[in-house]
Amino acid sequence: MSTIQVLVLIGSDSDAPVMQAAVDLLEKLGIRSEMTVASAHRSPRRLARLVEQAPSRGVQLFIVGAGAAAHLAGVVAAHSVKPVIGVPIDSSALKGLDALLSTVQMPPGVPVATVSIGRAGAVNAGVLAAQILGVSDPAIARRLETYKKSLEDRVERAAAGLTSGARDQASVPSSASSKAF
Ligand code: C2R
Repeated sequence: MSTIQVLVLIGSDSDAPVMQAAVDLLEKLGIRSEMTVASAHRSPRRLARLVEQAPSRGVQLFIVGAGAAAHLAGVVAAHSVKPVIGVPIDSSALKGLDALLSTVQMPPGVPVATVSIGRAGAVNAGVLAAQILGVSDPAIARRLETYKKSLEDRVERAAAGLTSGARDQASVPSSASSKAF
């Protein structure tokens, strides 16, 4: 079995398209991870085995994505002292509100660090995992600085684009501009 830093668990393969965003983010930040399916409801023995084997594979934290009555992240947290980040998936008729409440409302002593519903939550789970690992790994912390800078640069470009767009608009003769609308 290969060595990984983060084990990404999903309740069903139907969650994979959303949770791939977490895997992609981890890869971008140079963090080794693996995503696999295990359900607390449907395959409790497989889940227990994966969580039990995780420390021997080097796993330092879990990212867990599940929808509907999402008990998966809580059960992982019950079986491990490693941090667990939960991503509620919008796969049911309730569009993830059910998964959000089942994931976030853990009893005292067994936290699941719950991020937002769906793809944005999957991205943030990857960033939060990197931030946790970055506390003791300067190389990851440096890559996070670069990542944050890229977010800032994107906003600067968007702002510059809007400003030049407005300038172009203002330079159009008034008769032409009124025709455009
Ligand atoms: P299917 O698409 O396989 O029917 O699954 C999965 O995460 C998925 O979003 C529907 C939804 O059921 C969720 N599921 C859980 C658990 N196992 C599967 N929440 C669990 O153990 O918590």
